[in-house]
This record gives sequence, structure tokens and C-alpha cells, in this order.
Amino acid sequence: MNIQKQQLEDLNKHDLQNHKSHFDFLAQSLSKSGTEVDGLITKLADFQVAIPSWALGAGGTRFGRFSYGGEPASLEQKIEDIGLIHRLTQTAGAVSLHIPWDVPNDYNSIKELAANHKIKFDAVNSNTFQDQKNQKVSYKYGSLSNTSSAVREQAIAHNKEVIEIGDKLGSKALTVWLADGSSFPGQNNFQTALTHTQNSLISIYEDMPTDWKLYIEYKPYEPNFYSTVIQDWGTSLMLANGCGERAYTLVDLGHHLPNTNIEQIVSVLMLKGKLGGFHFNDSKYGDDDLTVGSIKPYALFLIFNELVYGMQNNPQNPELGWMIDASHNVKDPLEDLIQSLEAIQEAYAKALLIDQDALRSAQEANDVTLCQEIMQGAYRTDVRPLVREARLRSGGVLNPIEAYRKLEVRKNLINERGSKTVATGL
Ligand code: RM4
Ligand code: MN
Ligand code: MN
Repeated sequence: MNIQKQQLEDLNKHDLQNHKSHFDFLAQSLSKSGTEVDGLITKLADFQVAIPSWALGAGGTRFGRFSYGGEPASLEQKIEDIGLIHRLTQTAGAVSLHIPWDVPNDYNSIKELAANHKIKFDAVNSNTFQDQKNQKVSYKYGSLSNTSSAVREQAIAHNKEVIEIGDKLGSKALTVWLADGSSFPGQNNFQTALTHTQNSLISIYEDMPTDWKLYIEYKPYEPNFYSTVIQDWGTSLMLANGCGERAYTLVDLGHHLPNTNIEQIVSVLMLKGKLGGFHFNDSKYGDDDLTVGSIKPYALFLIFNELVYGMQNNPQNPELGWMIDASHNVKDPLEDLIQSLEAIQEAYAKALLIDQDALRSAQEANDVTLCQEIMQGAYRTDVRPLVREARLRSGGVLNPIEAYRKLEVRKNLINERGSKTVATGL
């Protein structure tokens, strides 16, 4: 489906006056209190988040999957879908490929297609949590940590192949998420499993081109339920340090036990220059992969406060690889992604409103009440006019969900692709 510039302009025309009056009012009051509004809007417009190639079809649970009409059946169609979201939001300018779910057939034409949609290739993800057809040995009892060297070597070779694929596309990072662990006490020797994992990661790291980064993702449980080899940020950081300078920890918001203080983890990692990748989603209980900001928007804001602080004060930390890692089985996947992007932009805008100098002085003076006032003053500001203005200035639409529906995107995709296509992914 192609969306013409004129269509977007017509959609915006309808809301423009209303938007302008909200925006002018907010911009004026923010300027009065010292916020540099144009600079803030440029930051919002520059913030781009990668969409994983597996999130464009309906997500499943272990109990079932209810597919959605018009799902993309090929990598080309997935990139077209990201192109549609990017056209409306101007915030989704990258794709993160999962291999082997989405191996390109023709590299040049995929690159050309992505460039036409202004989509870059972000981190590539390896998959050693599922067995693939014709695979020699099984990952049933782990991959990089497996007791068998044949399995470890196969998993290492897969990661190296993923690097090669990513290299051909212009990616600059590899994300490793391992399902390795144990489901029953005594099943694993913790020390052996960790040592194997470290050695396997070193072998992968050493194979990366010198301008690549390695992102090591942690997760406390699932699919294993007793132990996970890379269970937390400390283990990930230790492994990253064991690999070298260009290895980093990746924080996935859903990969924490309930009530973990994720903002503090973010802060410590950035201080150490070791936060590399970031996966957005939301959750109530575990790795629920729900729409960003749908359950705990205040926590997301607090996390963004630390990210903003780190981006401004920690030059030792690299630029982050941002990705949405969310997918579920009840909403239109594209509408869901648009909502996630909106929540990310809102939390970022609110964090940018925090008066850092005032907060620092209140902290120095141990004025706890004032600290809270500053934080919540920013959080309670309705920043949607700023987010809309950023989209407008970059050529997107004021109201992406409304536009998506008015343009009948899903209906068009079903007409083009049929209602029975199924996207690769979980
Ligand atoms: C994992 C992890 C990875 C994602 C897979 C599909 O829980 O979050 O990042 O690629 O799920
Ligand atoms: Mn993840
Ligand atoms: Mn996950």
C-alpha cells in the first residue's frame, strides 16, 4: 500500500487548527519557565526506534495464535509494513532482523526497498532458542552453554553467520538472547554453564567486524523456570566485560522480576559506559511483551529520566540501539506498534521537561518534597502537543492511529495479501 504525501496533508489539515492552539499554549508556558521548546522538538524528531521483524504479525502465546488478516508473508512485506508506520509516525526508521526467521533472499533489492522507505538495518538477532530444520544437533538443553561442544560450536557458528548477514545489510550490532538455563534443581552445573557461555561469547565477539557491538540480553526466567544462565544485568555486565570494550548489556523492560528498580539499573550501566541496547515493552507479571506504556507509564518515565541524564552526562556510554520488543495476540500489530511509539515519545518528552538543575539543587539540599514536585510536575504535563508538533515538522501525521484507520490500512493489506497469510516469528 502506498500513502501519498497529499493524503497525509489532507489528514493533517483537518486537525491543524486545534493542534496549533494547544501547541502554542503549551510552548508559551514552557518557554516562560525556561524550556527551549525547539531544541526539545528536534530531540523528539531525531529519536528513532527499530521495529523487530517478528512483531508485524499477530503474536501468540503457548496456548495458541490467532492470526491477523493481511499479515506480511515475506521480509519485503515486513519492511513495507514498517515503512507504513514510519510514514505516519516518522519515528520507526529502522528494522531489527531475527535470523533465521528473516534471511534476505536478494540483499541488494532488500537494501533498496528499505532505503526507499527510509528504513535502516539495526541490530541483528540470533536465534538459538529453537531448533531449525536440518540442524545437526539440538538446543533442547541449551546452546552457548551446552555441555556438548558440538552444540556450542553449532550455536557459535550460527551467531557468526548472523553477523555476516547483518554486515551485508549495514547492521552494526549483534543481539544475543539465550534461552539457556535449567528447569529443575541439579540439572545444570551453574559454574560450567557460565564458563561455557563466556567462552562461546568471546569466540563470537572476536569474529565481529571492529566497528560492531555485541549486546548481551538477560532474562530471569522463561522458557527455563528454575535458572537462566544470563539471569540478570550483573551477569550480563560480567560477560560483556569478559568479552571486551565493544560488548554491552542490553536491557529489555520485560526481563525483570516484579518491582525491580529498572531505572537504577539503567543509571548504573550508563555510568559504567556499558548500556548498549534497549528493548521497550510493558508487563504486569513477566515477559508479557505488552504495548509500551500500557501498564506502568510512570515507571517508563522514570526510566527515561535516567536515559536522558545518561545521554547528557555519560559520554563514556555509546549511543543506544533502541528497539520495540512487544507483540501480543489481541490488537492489530501495526496499531499496537504505533501506540508503543507514541508512549515512547511521550515518556521521552516528559523526561526532557525535568529541570535538571533544579532537581540537582533539591537533591543537594535533601529537599525530598521538592524533588518529587519537580519529577511529578514534568510527568503530569500533557506533552502530546509537543510529540504531534515533532511528527508534523518531520512530515508525519498529527494523529497516527486515526490516520491509520481513515486510510483503511488494514483493509488494504488484506485486499493485497489475503486474510490467511501468517508472518514468521513466535
Ligand atoms: C526474548 C527476548 C528477545 C526476543 C525474543 C523473541 O524474550 O526478549 O529479545 O528477540 O524473546
Ligand atoms: Mn528482548
Ligand atoms: Mn523478551
